Formats: sequence, structure tokens, C-alpha cells
Amino acid sequence: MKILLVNPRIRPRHPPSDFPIGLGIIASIMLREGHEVRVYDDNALRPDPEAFRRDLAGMPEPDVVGIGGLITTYTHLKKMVPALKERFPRAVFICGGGVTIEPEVIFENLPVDFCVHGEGEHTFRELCAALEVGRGNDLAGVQGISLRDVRSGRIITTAPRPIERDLDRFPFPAYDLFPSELYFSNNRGQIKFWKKGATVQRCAPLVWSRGCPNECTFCWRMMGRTVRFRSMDNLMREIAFLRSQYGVDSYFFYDECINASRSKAMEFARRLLDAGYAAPWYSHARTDRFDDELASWFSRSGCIGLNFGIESGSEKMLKLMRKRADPERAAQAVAVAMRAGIAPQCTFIIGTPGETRATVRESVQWIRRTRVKHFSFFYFTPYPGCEEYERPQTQERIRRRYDSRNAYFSILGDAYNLVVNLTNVSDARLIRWREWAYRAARERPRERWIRRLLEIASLVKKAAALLVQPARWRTVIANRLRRSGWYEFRSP
Ligand code: B12
Ligand code: SF4
Repeated sequence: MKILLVNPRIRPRHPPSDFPIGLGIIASIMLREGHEVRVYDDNALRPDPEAFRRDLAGMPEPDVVGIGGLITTYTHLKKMVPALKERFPRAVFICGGGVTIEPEVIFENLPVDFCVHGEGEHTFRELCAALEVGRGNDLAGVQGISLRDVRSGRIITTAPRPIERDLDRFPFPAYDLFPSELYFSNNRGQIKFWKKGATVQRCAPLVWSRGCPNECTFCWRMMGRTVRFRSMDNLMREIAFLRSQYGVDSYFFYDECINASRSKAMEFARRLLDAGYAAPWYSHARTDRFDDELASWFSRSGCIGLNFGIESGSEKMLKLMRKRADPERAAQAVAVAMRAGIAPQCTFIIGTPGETRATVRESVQWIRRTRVKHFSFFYFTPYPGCEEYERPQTQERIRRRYDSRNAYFSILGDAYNLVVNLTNVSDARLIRWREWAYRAARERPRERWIRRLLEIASLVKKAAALLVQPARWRTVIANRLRRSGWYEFRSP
């Protein structure tokens, strides 16, 4: 079969980075099966609509077009898929990745024939095999797909696809079909950010494990709850391949939690050292399985930074999110990382149902106490698939703001923008809390005291003026109080 795999763009305002590992593995599998595979990497090329049509015009007609990715690619898919369909009207369109979480939305708004749910490797291969001439009847036996029944118009979803337990069965991504050089050189910016003066040239993303056993309410465990690891030999072989073929000299691990198993994480660091592959690397990690010994091994193997999803400095909020973490333990973990020379990057969520000014303040105080330099505050965003998204009250709030799921899916992005407010305060107030949190968390103690003194002086001055001209100053003071960080801090 002739297969065209399309990688839609994500984060279009940033230079293309993040090699699409899943799509790359699928490409490899289909090559191995003897198919003719082409890739159109829209994320790397970023063509304007005119250039896109020109590129399509030069392409031979495929039998199957595979496309998809994160839910955030949905808006772009709405532009791309109709253009692709117009150019290749006879091809079968298969959509995969997180965007297919609600197949009804996809079938209603995109001209696709099939949705693939969850891990796509086996499903895409089996689906293509079933589609080959004369085997269309096997479709119902393909697990993990949705399709629209031609007669009734109903959407049929087959049995879920079980997760693959032996990840070594999958080949390495077909790096040579993608502009890997571009991705690897762009990714090195991440490493340079975390290690000033690092002289790395190419940074490759890698996935060692899949799945997470935890159940945070804001997270979608699209790779399941069972953590599965590739064997160490398999991982080392891929690293060796990337180093020799692409001159890769640093790594970015996309694992949800690199220290999901402490013993394996230790072994991993040792193997990097023993194999001579120690080089700057970065990953996500959990705070509850991170201690001095592990940090020291990580550091020796090249770890320069770890992303810790702290989410909140408030115990109450962590419980509500079911994060299974506590602020004290998290503070210890970042201290451990700093001692080992590993930069902690801490992410927080603001606007979880139940959030109050006091809990935001606890997050800010956590940052001040731990003195972490790199932190971000994301708005709580109920991405489809996560537990919070399913709750009736969340659905109700989404419905109040968006007239359809199409409209809601289209707005989803990086969680830097507030898309739905699940707290009991107004949007304006929630936005102010976030602004305040950034400002207050960045302030050093001396700056904080100076600012407070200046604010008090200014208030005293204005209060004195009020005595003289009450009407004029009443408004000024009210506005000032509303805007001031002092006010935010003082009046929960
Ligand atoms: C790396 C990563 C990213 C990278 C993107 C990498 C990429 N090009 O795909 C970056 C850093 C950009 C990113 C950003 C975000 N991410 Co992210 N990310 C991940 C992460 C940690 C790993 C993805 C990965 O490589 N997995 C391993 C490979 C093998 O799997 P895969 O790429 O998903 O592909 C498989 C299937 O999805 C499917 N598949 C994928 N594409 C296709 C195409 C076809 C045709 C088919 C048939 C199948 C198929 O088959 C593949 C093989 O099994 C996942 C968590 C996870 N472990 O999955 C979260 C995850 C995908 N991200 C998520 C989120 C929420 C985000 C952000 C919104 C976070 C934020 N608050 O900013 C942003 C969105 C950015 C944006 N504006 O678009 C959510 C998914 C949300 C959703 N419903 O889609 C996840 C699941 C995290 C979570 N647990 O909640 N992310
Ligand atoms: S946020 Fe992290 S720990 Fe929580 S369920 Fe998602 S991947 Fe697991």
C-alpha cells in the first residue's frame, strides 16, 4: 500500500521541535511490513496554505493517509484534512493520537474514515491490512478503532486495544523519513537553556517507558496505568544509533516519570555511564521517588534538569487533584536536585476546582521557600480524557461557554490561556491571581519589603489627599487597591 503519514504542526509560534515519536514508530512498522511510506511533516515545514497546496500537488496519490496528534492539533487538522481529502479523494483517511478521544467530534467535523484510539502501532498496521483489497470484512476485528456505519450513520467503536507490554517489539522511529536533523538541532536549545554554555549540537527525544500508575484528576493517562519499560539493551541500542547516525550528543526523555521505578532509574543512569553515553539530558520526574543517591547518579550520567509537576503548594489542593504528593516531600526533592546540580523546573496549576486565594498563596510561598528559579503556572484545563473533564459540573461550565465540543476542542492550547473557569471566582480574579503569583514568586525578600513600604507610603499619601478631595480620590484608591499585589496578598 502507499501510505502518507502527516505530522500536523503544534506550537506554531515556536521553532519546530519535538520529533513525533509515535508517528515515527508507526512509519517504521509500516516500512517493515513492506508498504511504501511517505511523510509530510507539516510541523517541520510550516507551509502557508498556498505552499501546502503546491506541496500536495507534487505528491502521488496514496491509498491511506494517516494523520493526528495531540488534541491541540485539532484546529489545524480542520484546515489540513479537507485540503488533503480534496487532493486525494480516493484515499482512506485514518486519524490517530490524543485528538481522537471523542470520535464523534472528529467524524462530525473532519472528512476522516477511521479514528484510532490509544497506542497506534498494532492498530494502524492491522487496519491497513484489513483495508487491503478483499479484506474489508475484518474491520470489526480490529481493536481500538471507530468508524461511521455507512447505512445507519452511527459511530461504531470496536473493543479497546490492549496496551503492548513488550515495548521492545516496536522498532525505532523511522528517523530518516522525517527532517530529524532539524528537530535535533532545534531541541538543543532546551539543553542550552538548562545548562548555560553547553556546547551540544543535537538533542534527541527518547521514550523509555509508557504509562503512569497515578490518577491525577487533570491528567489523561493515554498510555494506560501500567508502567512498561523498554529493556535497557534496547534503549542503549537506540542511543548508540542516534549518536552514530545523527551525531546526537544530548537527550530529552519524554517519559511521564523517569523515576517511576527507583531501581530501574538507578540502573539507567549506570548504564549511560558504563556505555560511555553520559551526556546532558532532561526529563520529567516525580518528587516522591527522588533522593540524594538517585540524584547523584542522575547528575553523573549527565542529567541537567528535571521537570517536577508540583501543581500546588497546598496540601488541600494536592488532595483534590489526587496527586499523591505532599508539599514538604516535593520541597525536599527539589532541594535534593539542586544539591546535585540538577536544575528543577516546577510546574503549577492555578484554577483547580476548590482553589482559593489562600491556596494560590501557598504555592507562591512554596516557591519562595524552595528558591526554585524556573517555574510556570498553567491554568487548570480539563483536557478531554482526564477525570475532571468527565465531571458533570465541568461539562456544565464548558457548555455555558462553548456552544459545541467542536468549539471547545478548537480553543485548546498550551494552558497559558484560561479556557474554562472551574473555580468559584470570576475569570478576572483568577487571571489576577495568576499574574500576582508570578510577580510575587519572583520577588526577592528585600524587593518585597521595599515594595510594601512604597505601597504603604503611597496609600498614606492618597488617604491624606482623600481628606482634601474625597470624590476624586475615592476612585483612585479603590482602583489601586484592586490592582495592588499587596491587596491580593493580604485579603484572601
Ligand atoms: C512529548 C509530549 C509533548 C510534546 C509533543 C510531542 C509530539 N510531537 O507529539 C510537547 C512538549 C510539545 C507537548 C505539549 C503539550 N502536551 Co504533551 N505530551 C507529551 C508526552 C509526555 C509524550 C508523548 C509521546 O511522545 N509519547 C510516546 C509516543 C510513542 O506516543 P504518541 O506520540 O502519543 O503516539 C502514539 C499514539 O498517540 C498514537 N498516535 C499518535 N499519532 C498518531 C497518528 C496516527 C495516524 C495514528 C494511527 C496513531 C497516532 O500512536 C502512537 C504510538 O502508540 C505525552 C504523555 C504520554 N506519555 O503520552 C504528553 C501528552 C500527549 N501531552 C498532553 C498535553 C495536555 C500537552 C499540553 C497541552 C500541555 C500544556 N499544558 O501545555 C501541550 C500542548 C502543546 C500544543 N500547543 O500543542 C496530554 C494529551 C492531551 C490530549 N488530550 O491530547 C498528554 C497525554 C499528557 C497527559 N498525560 O495528560 N507534549
Ligand atoms: S500528572 Fe504525572 S503523575 Fe499524575 S497521572 Fe499524569 S503522568 Fe501520572
